[in-house]
Amino acid sequence: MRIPIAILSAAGALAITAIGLVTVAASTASASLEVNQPNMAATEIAVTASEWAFEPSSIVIQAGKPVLFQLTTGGELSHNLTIDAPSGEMRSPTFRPGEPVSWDVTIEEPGTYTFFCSFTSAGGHRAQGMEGTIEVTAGGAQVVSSVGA
Ligand SMILES: [Cu+2]
Repeated sequence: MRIPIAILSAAGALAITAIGLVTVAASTASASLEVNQPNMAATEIAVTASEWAFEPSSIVIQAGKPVLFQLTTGGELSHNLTIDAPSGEMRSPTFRPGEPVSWDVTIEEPGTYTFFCSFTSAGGHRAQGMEGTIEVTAGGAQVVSSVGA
């Protein structure tokens, strides 16, 4: 009688150990998923353009991470969002009153860049004040700050 009980106990201990290992493996997997998520999902940033400003006019994003700009105009005119990026100007599609635009952008080089509206009516939208800065930060696990979304 004793021998089978001893075997049962040993088997029970083994099962508990095995469950412990499975739990550890599972939590390790979910931890690395959380770390990887910011790399896979685009960060959405809502920007509203009006005459004559962008809101927000200061944006912080991460280098190499996709950003999905949700662009709307709160004014009467059509606008765009043009980033003076190191690789050249990056320009969104024109967004018109009542016709918001989604614009996917990834900037690889860290730095602080100017963005503006390139439309030239009314003396130039940029000259009227439609200008802001986009700071592209290196590394890190999360977007440092963004207004809107
Ligand atoms: Cu404009």
